[in-house]
Amino acid sequence: MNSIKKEFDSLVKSVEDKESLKQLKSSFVGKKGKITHFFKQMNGLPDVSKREFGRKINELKGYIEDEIRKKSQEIDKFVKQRALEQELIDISLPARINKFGAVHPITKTIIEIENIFQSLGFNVEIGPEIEYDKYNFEMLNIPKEHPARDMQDTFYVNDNVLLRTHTSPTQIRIMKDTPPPVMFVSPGKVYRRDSDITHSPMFHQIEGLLIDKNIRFSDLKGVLIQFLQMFFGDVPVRFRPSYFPFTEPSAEVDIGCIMCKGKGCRVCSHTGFLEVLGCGMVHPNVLANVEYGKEYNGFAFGLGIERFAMLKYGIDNIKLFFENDIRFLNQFSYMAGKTL
Ligand code: FA5
Repeated sequence: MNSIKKEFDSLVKSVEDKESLKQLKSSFVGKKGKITHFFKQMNGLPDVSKREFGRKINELKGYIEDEIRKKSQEIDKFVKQRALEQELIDISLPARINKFGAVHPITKTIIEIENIFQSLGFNVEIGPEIEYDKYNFEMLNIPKEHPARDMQDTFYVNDNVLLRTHTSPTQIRIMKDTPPPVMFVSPGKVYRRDSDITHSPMFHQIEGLLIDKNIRFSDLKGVLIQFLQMFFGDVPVRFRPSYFPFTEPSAEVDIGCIMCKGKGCRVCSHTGFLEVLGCGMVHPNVLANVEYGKEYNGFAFGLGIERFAMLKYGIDNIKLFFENDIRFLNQFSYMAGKTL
């Protein structure tokens, strides 16, 4: 029995997993195990020795079973410990930085302008880029032979269809289908044969139109001054008389130069002011073309989005908007600290 105990002690030390432990258990206390074999030998012994022998075997059996239980708990603990070590999370690792896309500066400017006008009660409408000559020119009081057509070099699709040269045809489209009052802004792409550092053959405009009863030039001034100061901050705004065939009277609007704060610089041609949009009271001929009653009048305005974006973000070449240079576009991502 002593040698069996020694054998067990040395074997149990080297066991490292549950399967080997199971085998060890069965080879000592299993049905055909060494201890079970002793019980069988007991039969041939006299009664007195039998009791003593039985007690010793039971002691040894109890000892082995205890040791096996302990070893089993040891193995469990070891397995758990190893799993914990393997699944260890290193919280000192810096977090992975999520990559956010960037909103194109033109889109961003359109959204910002739309938001301002929506906050003033304007709807947003969209017109097509391929347009009838009738809506782009004729119904806006620019007949075929009108010299004002030279102001905008046009891409024609055929005699009657063209790529719109401004967003003003949306005025006609909405008014001919909607009874007054109307109040909307309409952003979109427009096309002209024009190209230099501040002009592009495709660019974006936002049109604005408000028609109701008793609308005055002072309403136009109030809305546009409010809008310009919401967009650019507290800048001086001035109205200059101008000419558009579809408005009368017409004006161009200047803001104090963003670059030199009105002192005079190369960007503002040393005038201290920058022209930002065209506007006026809708011409009676236009209102008559869409069959609005004489009791209705209103104002319209149109602005170049690229111009607004260039001034707001200090961009000096319009081509940057359309080259898709990722280094330029990334500067408008959320991560660059700019929000919509
Ligand atoms: C018009 O297009 C008028 N439809 C605006 C208007 C609407 C006036 C309603 C009155 C009432 P104009 O041709 O000036 O106006 O163009 C408006 C703006 O578009 C300009 O101030 C300028 O900022 C921008 N723009 C004109 N041509 C280009 C171009 N090739 N590239 C980029 N921006 C341009």
